[in-house]
Amino acid sequence: MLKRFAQMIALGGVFLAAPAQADDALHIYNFSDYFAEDTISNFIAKSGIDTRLDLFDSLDVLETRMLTGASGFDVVYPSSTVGERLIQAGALKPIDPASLGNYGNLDKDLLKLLAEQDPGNKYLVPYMWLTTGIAYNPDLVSKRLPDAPTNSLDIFFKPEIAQKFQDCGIGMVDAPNEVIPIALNYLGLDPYSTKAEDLEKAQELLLKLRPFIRHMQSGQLVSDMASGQLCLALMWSGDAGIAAARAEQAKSGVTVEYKIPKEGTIISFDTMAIPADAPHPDKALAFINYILEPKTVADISNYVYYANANAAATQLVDESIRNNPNIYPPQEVRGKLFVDKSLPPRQTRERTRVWTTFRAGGN
Ligand code: N2P
Repeated sequence: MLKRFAQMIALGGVFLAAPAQADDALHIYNFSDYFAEDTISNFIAKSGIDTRLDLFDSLDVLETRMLTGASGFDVVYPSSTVGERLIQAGALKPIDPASLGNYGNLDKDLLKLLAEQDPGNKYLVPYMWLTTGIAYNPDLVSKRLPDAPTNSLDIFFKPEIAQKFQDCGIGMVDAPNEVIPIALNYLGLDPYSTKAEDLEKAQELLLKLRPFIRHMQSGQLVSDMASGQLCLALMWSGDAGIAAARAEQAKSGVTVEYKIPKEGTIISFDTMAIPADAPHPDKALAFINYILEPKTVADISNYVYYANANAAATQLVDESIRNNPNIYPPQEVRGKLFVDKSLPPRQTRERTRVWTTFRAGGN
């Protein structure tokens, strides 16, 4: 408990009221736009388990709620690094692979990679993986700057370029654990540098961009890019894909493209986990096992444009997604990607401070 408390302070000590849902339903807590439309309804039809879905858009919110405890949730979706900290804090329940008949479908290489954060793969079941990159509306962008560097982070970090897009709107994910390493890497510094002077340089870079950013509501970026309310965003690969698909369906003439920046970017892994105090752990296992069915998770990838961690599902993923280099980056691009990593509490606190200053607009 003390350990948990110390971590909450590290996160800024935000205490949230627990929903304390004392009912029989299975409660799931996931990002928005991270299931297919019928993922939950199919599960209910198949299992007869009443299931509710709550959404978050920032990992910080999920982490704080998990560390506070008594969230009432049964299945949650932390990134591997948030999962790592939750394991250390005792906030998750171990998951026995033997209780998941579909566990063997998972990609063995990904499990090995994930074992760095979850030794022995005891708590986290891999779900999807993604990059954070440049989503843009080609029409709006080229009208303001023909030959804009859409494959380079210069488009954000060179103020003379970024300011051209202020009027059509720049968005950004609310994800300090991604954006700060991306800024450091852009500067040619170690994305996980613990040097104060490096962090200061990243802060300076971010603050120069801040006046041109319209908002940082991660979940809102999908609809704003899809409707042409924003022309540029530093956002998650799949969310850019969802925005492009929605724009196409709406036949509004808006198009959305996504590029992995040539300077390199972060690759993150999201997972499924069961809180230590989950009220319905058996139902949670049934749900996770359902997600591990190749058809279930392939349908999700086909809807949300994220690469999943299920090797048996690959053949069921649409070819246009499987062969999309922005979703499954080829080897030469992967060499430029760096993996999301946890930092010690003091450095995490320092980065939280930089982010708070940045989000507030530098005042
Ligand atoms: C889905 C959000 C992706 C999660 N809309 C990024 N960690």
